[in-house]
Amino acid sequence: MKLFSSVNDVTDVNALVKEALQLKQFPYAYKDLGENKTIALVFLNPSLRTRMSTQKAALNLGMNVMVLNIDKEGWALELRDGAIMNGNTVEHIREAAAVMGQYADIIGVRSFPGLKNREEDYSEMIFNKFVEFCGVPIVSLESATRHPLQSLADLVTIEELKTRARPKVVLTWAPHIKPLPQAVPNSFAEWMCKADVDFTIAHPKGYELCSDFTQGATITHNQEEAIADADFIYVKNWSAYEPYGKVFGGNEDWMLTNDRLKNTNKAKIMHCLPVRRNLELSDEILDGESSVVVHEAANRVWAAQAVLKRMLEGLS
Ligand code: SN0
Repeated sequence: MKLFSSVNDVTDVNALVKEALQLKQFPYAYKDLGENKTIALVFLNPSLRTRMSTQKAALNLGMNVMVLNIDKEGWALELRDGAIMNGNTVEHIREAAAVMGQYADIIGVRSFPGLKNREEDYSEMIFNKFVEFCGVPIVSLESATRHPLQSLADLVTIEELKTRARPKVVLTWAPHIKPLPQAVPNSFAEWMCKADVDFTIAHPKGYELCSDFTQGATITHNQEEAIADADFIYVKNWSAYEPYGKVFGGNEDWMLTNDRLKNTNKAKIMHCLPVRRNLELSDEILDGESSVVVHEAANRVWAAQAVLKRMLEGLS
């Protein structure tokens, strides 16, 4: 595997999930695979789980790890081709990515969307420039439109905790105070649409996701109906796709409470984290029996390790 940026980069999703669960059982089975190989994790935005779980995954495979918080510690990057760099940017992504490719065998990149220009974000301008110029295999640590390591860990979690062969999985919008990317819900939706689950998306009017990611999903504006008989409820806020990056206010009543879970199939509550308590999700849910958010975060290691293992196996 040379690129992990979406579910479309994986030919056998089920096998990858199984591989992750194998690694969970035997974390050090491939501890020599990454000997003398280096991964560089490059962050243009904040991170807790992605940084630590990918680092841990690489260490379990015997790799060396370098982390660069390029937004804070690097030179200000120029992204536009042909720019006259007489302003604040110091280094062009062409040189920066090419140089990183000289130091690392695999590169991970986190690049959030600006949420201003939809075409630019949805063309994955920044992530694709890293792919173009670094010359080594590259893994997305959340790009403008997707968060595939998160979605793989989510599917691993569902596979592990499901109590029936084809579980009902619901992605529900939750309230927030600021516009957030569509990357996590887009990605979760495209992975669920390829998995053996019954998948529903619930959100208030106006928060329709780009339909490229939701083919095969049932979509509704009624949260109560959506979560009836659900086995898993994935909670996440996102801003509108149209008008792009906007939030409309209101909809505070979309925050789940224990009372609302009564009609579910003892639903397990998922969230990618970080979660704002009592805005996106109530204390009673996060501190109660139904929450699996920490378990889900723990599975980030095995998802990342399965992907890095495949990348290492593809290196000459
Ligand atoms: C990011 C997002 O894509 O929604 C990362 C999730 C893994 N989340 C945030 O930016 C949360 C920011 C906040 O202020 O709550």
